[in-house]
Amino acid sequence: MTSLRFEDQALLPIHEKVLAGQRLEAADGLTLFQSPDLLGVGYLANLVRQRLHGRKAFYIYNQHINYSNICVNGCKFCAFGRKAGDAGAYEMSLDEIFAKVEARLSEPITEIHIVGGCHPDLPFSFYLEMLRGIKARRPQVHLQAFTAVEIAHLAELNRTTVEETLRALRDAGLGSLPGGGAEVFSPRVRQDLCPQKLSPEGWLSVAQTAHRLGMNTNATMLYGHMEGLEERVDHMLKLRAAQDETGGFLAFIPLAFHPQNTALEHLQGPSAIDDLKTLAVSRLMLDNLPHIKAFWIMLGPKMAQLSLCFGVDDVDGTVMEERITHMAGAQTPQGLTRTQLEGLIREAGCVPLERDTIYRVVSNQ
Ligand code: V47
Repeated sequence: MTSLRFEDQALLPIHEKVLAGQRLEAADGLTLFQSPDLLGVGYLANLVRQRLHGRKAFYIYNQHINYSNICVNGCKFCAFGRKAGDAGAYEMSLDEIFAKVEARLSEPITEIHIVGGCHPDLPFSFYLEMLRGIKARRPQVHLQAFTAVEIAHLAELNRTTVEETLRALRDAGLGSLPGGGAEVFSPRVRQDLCPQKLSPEGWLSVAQTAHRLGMNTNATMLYGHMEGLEERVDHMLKLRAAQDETGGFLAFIPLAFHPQNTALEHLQGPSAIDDLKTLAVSRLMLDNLPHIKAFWIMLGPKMAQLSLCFGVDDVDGTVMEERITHMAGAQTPQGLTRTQLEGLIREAGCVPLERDTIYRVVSNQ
C-alpha cells in the first residue's frame, strides 16, 4: 500500500522515519534532493507541515525598507550592493526613512523589515535614531531589522561586542533579526562568491547571541548558483544544530538566486522543480524550525502558492517595495494586498491566517 505512493523506492525508508517522527540525516537529505519523485518528496514534506500546522498558512502585513545599498562586501551574487560613489549607490536620510513610514501610517502594518548593506561609515547613532524615530511614529510596530552580517559589521565599526550592539539596538526598538546574509555556509562556495563576508561561524554566533538575549531571528539559504546539493544539506544541518542549542530561529527562508545584473549573469537561477524540492527538503530536514517560508517576491506568487502543497506554511507578506531582488531582475510585483495573499492561500486548500512577527494570529475581521 505504502509503496504505491512513491515512484522512487529510495523514499520508503525516509517515509518510515517521517511517520515515526525520527530525525533525518545528511544522507536522507541528499536522497530527497536527488529523487526524481517530486510529488513523493512533497508528500513527505506535507506530512510534517500538516503535523505542525494543519491547513494553516500564514502571511504578514509588512513593509520593507532597504535604507542603503552601499556595502563594503562586494558579493558576486548581489545586484543591489554598490561601493560609495558608484553609479546607483544610494543612502536614505533619516527623514526619507521616516517619510516612508509616515506614508503608510493608515495601513495596519505590524512589522517593518529593514535591511541595507554594510556601510563603511554611517555612525552607529544613525541606526539607533532610525529605530527610535520609526517607533516614535509607529509605537506598536515590530522592527525586524539588520541581518547578522550588518550587526557584526556595526559591532566592528564601533569596536564593541555583538552583544553590546544588540542590546543598544534593542533598547532603541529592535525586535528581531531577519534571516539574510547566511548565503551558503560552504567555505568552498564562499571563497569564490563572497570572500569578504562575515564567516558562517560569525553569522551563527550573531544569531545565537540574539537568541540568548531573548530575541528571535530568521535564517536563509541562497540557492541555485554554484553550490552543490551536499552543501545545501550541510547548510541546513548547521542551522539545525544551532537551533538545538538556542532555539530562537522562527522561520527558514530558502532564497532563489536571481542572476540578472550580477557577476553570475551567465547562470540560469533555479528551476521550478528545484524551488519546490528545496522548500520541501527544508521542511523535512529542519525538524526543529517552526516555519518554512516561501518569499513570493523571489519565487513569484504562483510558485509561492504551489509551495503550500510542498511543506511551506508561510508566504511572507504585503511587502509593497523591495529592491534587493528587483535589482537582480525579479519580474514580480512590488507588493500584494491582503486580499491577494488570502486568495492564493485559500486556492491552495489552506486556511489563511494573518500573523505578527512572532506568529501570533492577528485578527483582521
Ligand atoms: O542576504 C542578494 C539575498 C538576502 C540576491 O528574514 C539575493 O523573513 C537572490 O534575507 N538573488 C536579503 N537573493 C533578503 C532576506 C530576506 C528576504 C525576505 C524575508 C526575510 C526574512 C529575509 O537576499 C541577502 C541575500 O542572501 N540576495 N542578492 C540575488 N541576486
